[in-house]
Amino acid sequence: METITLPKVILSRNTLTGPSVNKLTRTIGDLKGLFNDQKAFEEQDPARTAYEVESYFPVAEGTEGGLFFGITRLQPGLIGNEYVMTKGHSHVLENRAEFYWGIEGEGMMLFMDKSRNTWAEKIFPGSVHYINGFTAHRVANTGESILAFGACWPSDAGHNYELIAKNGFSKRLMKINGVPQLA
Ligand code: M6P
Ligand code: ZN
Repeated sequence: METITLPKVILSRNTLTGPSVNKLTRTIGDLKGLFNDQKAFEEQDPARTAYEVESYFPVAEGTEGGLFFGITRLQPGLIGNEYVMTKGHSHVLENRAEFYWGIEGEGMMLFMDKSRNTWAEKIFPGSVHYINGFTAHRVANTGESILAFGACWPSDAGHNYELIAKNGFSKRLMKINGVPQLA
């Protein structure tokens, strides 16, 4: 058995590479129903990329005790007055926590607890965000360039998109008077 090997995945700033990297692209069309301004949404090209996620799943989804690692590159822009954002989710195993961290660009991390209280934290290169269990999370790009961030989460957390799709967050991140505000 080889005792010295190469790593299976390489992180170079905002990109994960290696044979074990899983890639996912979400288009603007995949974000249907999430934005407040329906008319502005329909004027967008649904095939345009909203964000790309590169993930490393070293163990099978659902494995207790393992970790997953991902990099997301979120495009800038507004739909109406609302910043382009990720779908957002909570975890199927609701008590599972997660780390996000800023790599490139600027944005806002949105949190919503079980009582539907919503708050936000600024994301910038080097910012670290701890997402408690029982807390829905999503990211909005408030800058003019790509926002790249990292994530690390338990392999048995799972993604619950239904709650967000149905009820949304209790507040939206809007550009008001030229600056991001929760409204
Ligand atoms: C991060 C992690 C992933 C998540 C991705 C995109 O990389 O939280 O689990 O899938 O962001 O976010 P979403 O699933 O909300 O579209
Ligand atoms: Zn998560």
